[in-house]
Amino acid sequence: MEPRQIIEKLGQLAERYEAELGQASDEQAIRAGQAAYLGNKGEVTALQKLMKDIEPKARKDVGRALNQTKERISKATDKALGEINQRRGREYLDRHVDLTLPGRPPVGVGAMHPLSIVMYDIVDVFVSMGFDVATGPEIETDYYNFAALNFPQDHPARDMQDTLFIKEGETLLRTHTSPVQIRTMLRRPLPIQIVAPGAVYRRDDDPTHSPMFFQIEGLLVDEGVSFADLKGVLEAFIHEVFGKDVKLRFRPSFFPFTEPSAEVDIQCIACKGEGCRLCSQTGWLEVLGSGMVDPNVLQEVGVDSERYTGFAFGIGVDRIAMLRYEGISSIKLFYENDPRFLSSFRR
Ligand code: 2U9
Repeated sequence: MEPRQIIEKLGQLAERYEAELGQASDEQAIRAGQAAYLGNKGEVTALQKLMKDIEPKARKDVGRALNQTKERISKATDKALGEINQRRGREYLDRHVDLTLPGRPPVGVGAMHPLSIVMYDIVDVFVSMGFDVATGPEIETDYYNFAALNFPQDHPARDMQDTLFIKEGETLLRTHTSPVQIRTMLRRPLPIQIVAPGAVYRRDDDPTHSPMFFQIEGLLVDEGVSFADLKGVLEAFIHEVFGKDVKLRFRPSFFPFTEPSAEVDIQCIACKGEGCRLCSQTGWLEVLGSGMVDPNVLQEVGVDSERYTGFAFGIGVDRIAMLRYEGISSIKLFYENDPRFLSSFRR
């Protein structure tokens, strides 16, 4: 074959290869096509083998044409393989990835603790009725926790069995948030209208009691405050938390720091008063304790109990949380902080 013919033929081969590539549908077909041109028995290789018989003068031109042809074929092959790869990627996405699905939630974002949710909600209700929020130390003295609150010296709550003492008879972990109200009355002018939320401690540890738990207590002291005010405020609170239709009752009770005292029950939210397991067949659920502040307590902090009267109440936060989130088997779940439990609550 003449050098000119070889060069011409090489050009045709490159063109034909490029045209054929358009038909190749997968990588295997492309590789086979490439081998048919550049492989040991390929058509370009066959022409290359003629090089040794070409007159030296023309060898350079044929050599250049050979290289150009091989380069064209390689470039066209790479381009075709790249396109197939891209198509395969798109097909994979179409088959395995649903881009319309919502994204995964970001990892590690915390949620509010269920007891905090309930605590804030309760505090909000009282704040909306004009109560201030007051706080105080969790380590207290016997005076603020017991003596100032009209607990007799031999009251069972003062027993080592019930109270976590730091130094017996002197310092202790507060058993209620009432010392906050005592401290507030000693510090602030009247009238006083506060809620005191916080952690309290008792020597208790069983499925229904945790040694640390949360309370919200309230205190309102002014001239002319009566039991009717107590009823009005607590009724408004219960209707806000449990719904406008829920029935409630005030049941006589006793606390050293209030006289008269009353516990407040709501009609069972599970059976509507019929009697069920939740309400131990009584039809009623105890939700809080309350009463008119004992005149002894007012006198102790220098408030004239002839002129001023007040009411107080105490709410166990986990009790309200158990009623709000039905189906919680043990109060312990609130304190174990298992993320699987905690993440099931949203404010
Ligand atoms: C002052 C005067 C009076 C606070 C009160 C209760 C009734 C009460 C319990 C509810 C469930 C504690 O968490 S619980 O176990 N509390 O029943 N607390 S009246 O009375 C006060 C507080 C401070 C100066």
